[in-house]
Amino acid sequence: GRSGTVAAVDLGATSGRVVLGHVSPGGLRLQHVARFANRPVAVPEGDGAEGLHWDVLGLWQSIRDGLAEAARLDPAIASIGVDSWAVDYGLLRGGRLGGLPYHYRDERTAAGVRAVHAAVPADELYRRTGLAHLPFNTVFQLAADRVAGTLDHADEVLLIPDLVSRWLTGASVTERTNASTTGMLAAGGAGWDEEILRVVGVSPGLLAPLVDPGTGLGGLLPSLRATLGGGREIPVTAVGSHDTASAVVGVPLDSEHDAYISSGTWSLVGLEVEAPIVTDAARAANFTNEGGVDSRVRFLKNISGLWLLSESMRTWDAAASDASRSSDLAALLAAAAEVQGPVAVFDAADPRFTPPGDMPGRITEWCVEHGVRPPATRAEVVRSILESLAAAYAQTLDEAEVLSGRRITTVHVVGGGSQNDLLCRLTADRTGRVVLAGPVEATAIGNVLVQARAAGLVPRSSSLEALRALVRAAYPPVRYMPGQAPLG
Ligand code: LFR
Repeated sequence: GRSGTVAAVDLGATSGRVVLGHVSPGGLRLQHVARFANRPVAVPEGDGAEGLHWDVLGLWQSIRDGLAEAARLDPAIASIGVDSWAVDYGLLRGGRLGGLPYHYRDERTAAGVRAVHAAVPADELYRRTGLAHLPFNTVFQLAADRVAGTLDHADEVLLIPDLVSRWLTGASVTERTNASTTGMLAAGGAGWDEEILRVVGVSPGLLAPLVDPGTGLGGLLPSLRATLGGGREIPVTAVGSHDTASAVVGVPLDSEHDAYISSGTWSLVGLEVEAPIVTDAARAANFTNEGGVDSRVRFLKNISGLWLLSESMRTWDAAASDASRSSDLAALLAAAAEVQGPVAVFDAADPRFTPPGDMPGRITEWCVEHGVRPPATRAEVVRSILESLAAAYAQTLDEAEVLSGRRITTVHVVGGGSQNDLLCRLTADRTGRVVLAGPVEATAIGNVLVQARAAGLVPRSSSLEALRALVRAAYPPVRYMPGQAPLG
């Protein structure tokens, strides 16, 4: 490999970022260029209902600004790659976006679930696609669009990162790792499941060709070159465009006894395996098989994550006057670490916690229903959330051991939650396993490394293990041993 720089666009559910990745034979270094909020917008939609939508235009503007700044900082960028959260999409007609893409937390999908399950039962969907049932999987959203009539006008469906890549290059593709979250791709990722497409009423022609991470998508459109490219036709490269696929590339996994938690809005808890595990037991435990980079399989469970905390803080802030905002996360976490005695451990997977709203109120409601003393102070609420997440991780890792037949001794925590010292300590204690925390920007790192390999900045023959060795060297993890630091 030689030295060079690539740009990663990484869109999370609450914020997006543009990052430069400097890659050389000696190492890997990230340079933060832009960070912007991603605030969903509720819009009235007939019948007095509201739709929850992504502000894709705001995101596009921020991406443009971020890439323009990146090209100013480093005029020799070798490639650009885009990842985002999964399952959501834009409907296009004649190359124009035909409506506001829905947020996966919008509650319109029940009709879609009913329509799909009437034709293909849940257990058969699982056997065919390997995907756990989440009510917002693309297949159910599209079925709901079909019922509502909005799909009739579309001649193209593009997942969010593919939509951004299309706006950058004019080329339409469906990147395979993210396609694996749709519920329409056959388990193993070889191709679409045509029968499921027929049931949903999605003609295969609506879907752009599947491509693997590392595929070149073409250069920036001429209209963008002057502002975004510093005059150059910078190539855009498909990465693991599902953010969790990129995050797993950025996890310094060291053996088959290592599990990971990609800890952000969600906690994605699981293993990298060679082939899908689609047993009845795996389905009953709600484990999913998502497509990874280099045809690996992400065998994992979606557990709620820091969403519970960020929504709680949003609730408290909305109630407060400007002068008494609670949004000092560090102070809240410090207070939570000081809480004495046991707090409620609630079921973080309860569907009541999925839509936006009053999380502290819903936690109280759950506790009352289950005869548990609800947390009384904000510090107790925070502690209760983190204890409940750690308890869910412990259960999930135990299940993963049984389902995969592997012994799990080490848990890597990457993403924003890797910087949450209290959560990492509780995770080590409750799981009884060594926690290795970091890197915080695993997703951007995975995005950068797949581009770097495609561009030949690291040898094109590099395995994921070789890429992870670069991560481990550049970002030595922080170690937490179970039972070491007494709490409370
Ligand atoms: C994480 C993530 C999860 C996916 C959820 C919804 O950001 O991509 O992997 O299940 O968001 O898209």
